[in-house]
Amino acid sequence: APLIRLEDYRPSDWLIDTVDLDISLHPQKTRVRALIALRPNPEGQPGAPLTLDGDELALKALSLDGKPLDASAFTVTPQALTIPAPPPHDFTLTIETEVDPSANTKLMGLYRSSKVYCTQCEADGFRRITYFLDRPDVMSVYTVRLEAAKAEAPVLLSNGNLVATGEMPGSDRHFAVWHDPHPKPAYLFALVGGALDHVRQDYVTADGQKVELAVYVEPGKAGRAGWALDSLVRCMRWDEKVFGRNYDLDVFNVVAVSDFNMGAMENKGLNIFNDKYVLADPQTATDGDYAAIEAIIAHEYFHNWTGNRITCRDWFQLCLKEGLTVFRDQEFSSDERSRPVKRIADVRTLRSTQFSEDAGPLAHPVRPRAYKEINNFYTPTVYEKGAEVIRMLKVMIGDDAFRRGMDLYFERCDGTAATIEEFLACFAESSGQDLAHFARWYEQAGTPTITASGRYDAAAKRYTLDLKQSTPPTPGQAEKLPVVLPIRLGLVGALGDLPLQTSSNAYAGDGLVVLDDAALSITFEEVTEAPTPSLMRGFSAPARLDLDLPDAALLRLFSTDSDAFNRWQSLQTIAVRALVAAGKPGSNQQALAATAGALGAAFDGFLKTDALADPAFAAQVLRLPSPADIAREIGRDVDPDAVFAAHRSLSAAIGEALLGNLPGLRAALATTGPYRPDAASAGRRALRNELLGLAALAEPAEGARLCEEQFAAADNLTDRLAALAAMTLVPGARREALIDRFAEAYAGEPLVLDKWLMAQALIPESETLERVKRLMQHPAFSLGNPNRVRALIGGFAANLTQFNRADGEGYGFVSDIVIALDRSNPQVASRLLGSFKSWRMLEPGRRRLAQEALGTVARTPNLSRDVADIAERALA
Ligand code: B3K
Ligand code: ZN
Repeated sequence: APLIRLEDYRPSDWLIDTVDLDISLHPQKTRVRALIALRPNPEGQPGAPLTLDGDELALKALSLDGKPLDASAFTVTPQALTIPAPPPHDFTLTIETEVDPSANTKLMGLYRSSKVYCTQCEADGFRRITYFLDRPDVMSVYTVRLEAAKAEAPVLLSNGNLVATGEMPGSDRHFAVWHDPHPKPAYLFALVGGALDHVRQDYVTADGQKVELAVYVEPGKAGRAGWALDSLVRCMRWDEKVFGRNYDLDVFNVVAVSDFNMGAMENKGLNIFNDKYVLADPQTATDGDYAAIEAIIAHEYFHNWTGNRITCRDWFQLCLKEGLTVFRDQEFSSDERSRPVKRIADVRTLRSTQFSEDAGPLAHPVRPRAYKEINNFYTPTVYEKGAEVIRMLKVMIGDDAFRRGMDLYFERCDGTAATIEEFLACFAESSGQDLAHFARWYEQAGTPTITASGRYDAAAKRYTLDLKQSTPPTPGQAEKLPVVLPIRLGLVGALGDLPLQTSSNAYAGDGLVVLDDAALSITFEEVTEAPTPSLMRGFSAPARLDLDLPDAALLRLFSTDSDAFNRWQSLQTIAVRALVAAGKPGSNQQALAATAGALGAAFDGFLKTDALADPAFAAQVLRLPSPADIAREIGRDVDPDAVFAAHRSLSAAIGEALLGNLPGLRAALATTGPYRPDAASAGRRALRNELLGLAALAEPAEGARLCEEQFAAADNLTDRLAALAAMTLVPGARREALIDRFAEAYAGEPLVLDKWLMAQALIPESETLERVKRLMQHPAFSLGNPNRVRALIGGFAANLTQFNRADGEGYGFVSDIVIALDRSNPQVASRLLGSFKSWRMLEPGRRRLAQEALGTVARTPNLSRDVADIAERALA
């Protein structure tokens, strides 16, 4: 496949002002007639040929300005329709194609999901519906007429506002016409047709416009759509209040489908969702699901301004909409829930997904410079690191200049397909700061390490902090330059933060030091006692911090730091340090016992004093970094079994230290009354269930009993699933019995059974591979459904010790599935292959086996571009 480069970007030679689609839905033979109005682009090449993109298309008819086009005037293949000598002025084309939605297993373009017609066009699925200029800088006004059998598709939806409906006389068919006045790129086109139930609500925007909101779900599931609708109303109000953004159509529809390649899609006025991120009731969704639904509903809604009204000039600018929109949804959740707890959760995700991507062969900049398959670049780097870059920008220029910069961006770029440069220019203007150096965050891949050390001169009352930065090489970028690192900090004394006084230019005031060179020394004056530095407060930059504080100082920070994030981080740092040391082969386990003692005592004291004041925070404190986090920190020649053993022994020892406290605490944390999904109730359940997990490790028999008891007594899925998850840590007949009980209780609930599949796939025991193979035969599993594949196979691939089995069987199993799946759904297959992204950090034996498995995939004939690209880059 050819490499597409940012530097080769050229404006389109042709533009399409309007698109009139007439789509007659049929399970196998859907007819699409597209009338498109073309115009030479003043910024393109005059007299250039016209080439429209296609993908697996069959052309049925073609006319130009209403007259059938002579076969000698064009060439057509399933991938392209070319008119070598088009008229040198405006003209129309009428293009008729036929597509088979039932045969579309790639779930890109028009397909059927449990009898519902739906579409997914981002990044380049529209070309699977009709021939088109399928690129985001071609923006058009769409009018869409949908026709279908009434019985099969009583509901017909598309983008924009409904303008007409009617019956087709003398037939069993009907139609609906939708018009979207906002010009949009083809990737935001959508349609839905099917028998669907819905819940609805009226909404009035801050500027007085009435909007009809609705959430559509499979028949019988309307009782589970309320939370999504409620979240939608809240995020719409929030965007009005915080960003001054109002909604701009008469209707806003959300549709849940059960076969979907990712989480959701922000099609203009018609968001289509994976039903996992819409459906919720206490029996079938966990607290985590409620929070994820709220966040993703908000994310897709927020795209209406950051993504739809202002879209991307080209796919290299993907982070322009994705990083910014993730930032916006993170802020929304922070305001709806607990800001520090949300930050901690987001940083955990960033480290586990993005830091690991940055450390391996798939590393790439937030704005990639080249790609073969754009769908492989919807990554944690573009999304999560992209959001961190926006967060840093806000810290650097301050809240006011940030808001003014956003306003300027909305004003200046509305209705256009924009670039990162245009975006940054708005903030340079609003703040008066030169952001040229800051822009390097978009170009340079890799996670910087900040190395810090401090010296206190008691006689002179001076504290000097030496800071350095470096970024390891990544594929294609051997040399790294310094980036702009905003470091929020405090100097903590016996009674809290000491005043910060310095004449250094690097000090921006308000506890912010900016490290934009390779090294920096900063001296604080009038420091009256030896302080403990608290650096990177709130995780102020997506970087690693290397600061050698003794455990005693970190424990002090845990009890005295004014920054909640760093309180949490201090104990994590103690745990990481001990686990990294103990997880290296042949290491001394004595030191781990000492850490277990110190951490156990700290947790115990904390739980006795203030854990009940903020249980959600306490749950985060108690949750150790995962074995995968430790493996990434070790970074080379990793033996996953050694890492896991160290982790297990530390967790069990901490559990033992807490045992005395446990029954009383669990009783105090029990929630009363019916289940409610709010953050406070969810926090109590989170801490209570964290304690259950520790109990199961410390005292397996008693832990198993507690799990059975909790499973039987619970009135909600959160507590039942936590009981199952804790029980998976205790091998034996009781575990198997609970697994069976769970399956019986939730028979017929595919989304709940996904959690059941995943819990089993994650069991850290050598029998798990056989168990997963067995579960592939279970009626609840299907290779054709992306959620099932991600739960069972994706779950197994995330099982550090079992995916990375020393005999290579884990790699062989996953790579065989990748190859099989590639024939039906390349996007899901290539995501799964991404599980190999950390193979180079393993010890030599596993490294060789992983490389062989990747090689087997790479050598398979007729691979999709998606899978071939990942295999090639992973091996490079
Ligand atoms: N923009 C979509 C993702 C599309 C993925 C295409 N392979 C969802 C989102 O980020 O909101
Ligand atoms: Zn998005």
